[in-house]
Amino acid sequence: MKKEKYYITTPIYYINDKPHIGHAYTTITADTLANYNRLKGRDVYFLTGTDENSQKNIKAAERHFGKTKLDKKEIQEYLDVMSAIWQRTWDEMKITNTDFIRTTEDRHLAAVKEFFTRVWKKGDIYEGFYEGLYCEGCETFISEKELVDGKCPIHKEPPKAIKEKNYFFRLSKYRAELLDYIEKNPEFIMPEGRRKEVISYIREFMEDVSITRESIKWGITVPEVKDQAVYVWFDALINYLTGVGFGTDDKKFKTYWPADLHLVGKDIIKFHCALWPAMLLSAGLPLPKQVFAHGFFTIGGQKMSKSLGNVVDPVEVAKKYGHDALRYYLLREIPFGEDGDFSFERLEERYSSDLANGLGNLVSRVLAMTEKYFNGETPKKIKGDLSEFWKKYEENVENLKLHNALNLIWEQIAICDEIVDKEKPWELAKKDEKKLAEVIYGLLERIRQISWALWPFLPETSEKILTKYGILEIEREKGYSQLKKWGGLEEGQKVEKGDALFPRLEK
Ligand code: ME8
Repeated sequence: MKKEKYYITTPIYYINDKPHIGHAYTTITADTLANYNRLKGRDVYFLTGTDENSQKNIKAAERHFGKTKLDKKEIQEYLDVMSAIWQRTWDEMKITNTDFIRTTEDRHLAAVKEFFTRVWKKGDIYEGFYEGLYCEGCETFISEKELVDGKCPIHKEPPKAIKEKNYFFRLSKYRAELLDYIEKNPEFIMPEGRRKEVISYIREFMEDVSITRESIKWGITVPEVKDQAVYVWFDALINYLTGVGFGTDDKKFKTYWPADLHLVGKDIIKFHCALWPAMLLSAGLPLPKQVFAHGFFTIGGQKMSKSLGNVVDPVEVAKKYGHDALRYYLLREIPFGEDGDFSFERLEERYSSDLANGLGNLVSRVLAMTEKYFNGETPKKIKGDLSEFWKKYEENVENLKLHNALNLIWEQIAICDEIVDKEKPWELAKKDEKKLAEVIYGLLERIRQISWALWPFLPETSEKILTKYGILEIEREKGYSQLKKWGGLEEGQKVEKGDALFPRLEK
């Protein structure tokens, strides 16, 4: 039987600097969802990459070389070095992306050309004159109304005044169609608050946009408008098509498009929920099934910024606390979709209470008791059922309530702790061996199932537990519906306590 596909993307990031914890947040979440869909047996395509045709990158390159007017070779050299840093970061963080797209690759040029031609032929591009403001930080045209004290409210810099001949995309032509689509497909934009924001933008503010730039020397050029570079957002959004073979590999494109989920931060929702679907409608392509915009977080209550010196490097955090501890903290602490705050203090609290004393301690106690009372061999099976747990778990993950899914897993951990406290296996060992065997089997089997539910979120930890059970490889071969069936753990299976999952933090 052909596997069901699942195509998930992160934004492609600007490479004027190395990744920080905000970028890692989106990428880790996408990784978790990719894993969840793999667990369910789907054919997952997980795309991330770098947005390279941006003025921000060029400015950073100029700073790097200490001069302006770089030649193309110097710019490309800088982009190659920076993009490699992003790829390496995700590798170091054990992110399991299927593909990494760079917008300076030939395959992307091919996709943009093909896409532009379609929209051009549709009659949705016209020549005009742009006179207005442009914020290079946002890489977007900005209106007077949006400025605060003459500056971009996000980047706190005055925008550039621009006067140029440009080509425009008839975005406003798609107003009614977009509103209709959003109304008929409420799951298209999530969470709901963001959907309302987008609807009001489309209704009241959305205008045609300039999609080429005359003065820009670095960017994609297309035959229709040879002397101008394609506007960076128009080019960047197309990456989601390029990644699955648009313009280069029809079979792959048919397999994976439309995307199941574009995961983005709330800062770029308008591009993804208005401009992008309108571009796709114009090109006659299906729309992605969902765009989910998560919140932004601050660092210890402050906005993350270089000048404040509080930019957090995800690789350093993962090195100090472990990949899974970082993943756990990010996914559990901030209700997905809302804004939140990152603090080392909270991370250490969560590490100690939930990971070391919670999960880690439970696994080590139960395995130690199995070793002590049963020579490390799994006792006889008893009946049980966690199907209610799995049902709620799936509901929450599929609705991207990732923090709730983790809550449910930790509820199961608490239930196991209660069983230990109530049944007191060390007392049963003295008087009721049959009951002791039942209690230990029940605990071992619950932990086996918890480990699988945890796998998308904390793959390293989950695999460590299943390795202690000696069943990781055998279970991998089983399908998802088998894994969550009670009784998967066989009598006589040898388990081993081994090392602590989460060593205590050094003060
Ligand atoms: O916007 N909290 O790239 P970008 C949470 N190239 N998430 C954060 C964050 C924070 N403090 N800071 C950044 C671009 N992010 C374009 C995208 S897509 C076709 C083109 C995350 O490098 C969040 O996902 O500015 C946000 O949307 C993204 O980084 C912006 O990355």
